Amino acid sequence: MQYSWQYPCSRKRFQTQLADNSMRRKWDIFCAVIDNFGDIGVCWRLAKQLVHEHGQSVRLWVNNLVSFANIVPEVNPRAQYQIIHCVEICYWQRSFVDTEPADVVIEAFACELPEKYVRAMLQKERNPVWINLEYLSAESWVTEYHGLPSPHPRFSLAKTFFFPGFVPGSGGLLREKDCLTIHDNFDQATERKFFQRKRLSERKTGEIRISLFCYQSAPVENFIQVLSESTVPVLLIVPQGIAADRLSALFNHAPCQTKALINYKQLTIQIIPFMEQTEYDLLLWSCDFNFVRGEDSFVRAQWAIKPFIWNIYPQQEDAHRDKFDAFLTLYTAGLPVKVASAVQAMWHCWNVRCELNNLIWEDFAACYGPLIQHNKNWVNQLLKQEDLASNLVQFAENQL
Ligand code: TRH
Repeated sequence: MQYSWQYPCSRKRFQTQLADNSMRRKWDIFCAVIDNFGDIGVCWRLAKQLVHEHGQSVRLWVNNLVSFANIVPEVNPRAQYQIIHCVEICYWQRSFVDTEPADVVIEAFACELPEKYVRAMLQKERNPVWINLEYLSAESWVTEYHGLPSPHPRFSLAKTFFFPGFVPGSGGLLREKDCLTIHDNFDQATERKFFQRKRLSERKTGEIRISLFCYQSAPVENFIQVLSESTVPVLLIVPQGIAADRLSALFNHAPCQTKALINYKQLTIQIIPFMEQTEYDLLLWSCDFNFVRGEDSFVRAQWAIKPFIWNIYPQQEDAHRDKFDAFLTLYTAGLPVKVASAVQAMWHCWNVRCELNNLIWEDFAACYGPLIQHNKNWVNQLLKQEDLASNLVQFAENQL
C-alpha cells in the first residue's frame, strides 16, 4: 500500500529533478528537536510537501537524527548527509559547516539559526526570505501577529513570523493535497489489510477501537478502569512510549514486549511498536476514537474525522491553558449544547488528570454520530483555507 505523501524517490530521480528544473527555489529548513517528535514531525511533512507538491528543492537540517529515525525508519542516524524522498537531510552539528544559504530559510519554532549561516545570508546578492515558523495555536492574537516582520538586532535582515492556524488570516495547517481523498477511499477492506499487516487484533462484534498517544498528564490508569467496565468490548491500541510504559507497569507487562495482549474485563490492550509517520495516519483512520497530543498528531486526528481527545503539550506556568481553551471554544462552536458539554468534560478531565468517571466517558462516546458529522463540517471549514505549505510558497514567491 503506497500513499502519495510517502513520496518514494531514488537518488537518480533526485538528480534528474535537480537538473531538470533550474528554476526551482532552494529552501533550508532548520529543525532543533527539543523533545518528543512533534518538531521533526512537522518539519518532515513540510519538507516533503515543498518538494513533491511545489517542486522546490529542500535541505532539512536536523540536530537529532535518532528522534527523526523513530518516525522515519529510512533515516540513518549516523549519516551526516542523506537523501530521503528527494529531501536532502543534513545533520545540524554545533560547529556549523560553511554553507551557501538557500533562497528561503525556515527557522522552525524559533530554533535560532547558526550565526555563521546568518552572516552568510548577508553575503548573498539577494537576501534570502527568512521565516520563523511558529507553533500552532487557535488563540485570536495569532492572526494579528501572522506575517509580521522582526528586524535582526545587529544585521540588516528581517525574519517574518508565520503562524499556522485554523482560521483565515493565519498560515493554515499542514495538509497534503490528496490527504482527504485518500482518506475517503480508505474502505473496510483496506482497513482490514492494514490491521493484518500490523498484526493488530481483528475487530470483535460491537467492539470499539481506540488509539492512545498522550503525555504523563493524562489520567491513563483511571481511563483503563473506566474502559474495563464498558458494556461493549474495547480494543486499546498503544504505540510504545509514555502511555505504553505506564500500562506495562500497571499490568506487570514486560516493557519491551509489544504485540502481546493484555486482557482486563471488557478491555483488551495491545501495545505496538512506534509506527512510521505515514502508517500512524492509517491507525487514526482505522480507530473509532483517537487520543492524540502535541501538534502534529492533533492535526492528523482532525483529518481522520473520528472523534478525538487532545492532550495539550504542558508548558511552564500553565501557559498552555489559553491555547487549550481557545481551540476548544473554536472547535465546539455550533455543536448542540449536550455534545459540546460532553466534549468539554472529557477533554478537561484528560488534561488536568482529574477523576475520569464512567459517565464522562460514556457521555462522550455516546456522541460518536454527532461528532463524526461535526468533524466533517469542521474539516470542510478548514478546507476553505490554503494549506500551510502552499501559503509558505506563496509568501516566499511574493518576496523574491
Ligand atoms: O511528540 P509530540 O509530543 O510533539 C510535541 C509537540 O509538537 C509540541 O508542540 C512540541 O512543543 C513538543 O513536541 C516539543 O506530539 P506530536 O506533535 O503529535 O508529534 C508526534 C509525531 O509522531 C507526529 O508526527 C506523529 C508521529 N507518530 C508516529 O510517527 N508514530 C507513532 O506511532 C505515533 C504515536 C506518532
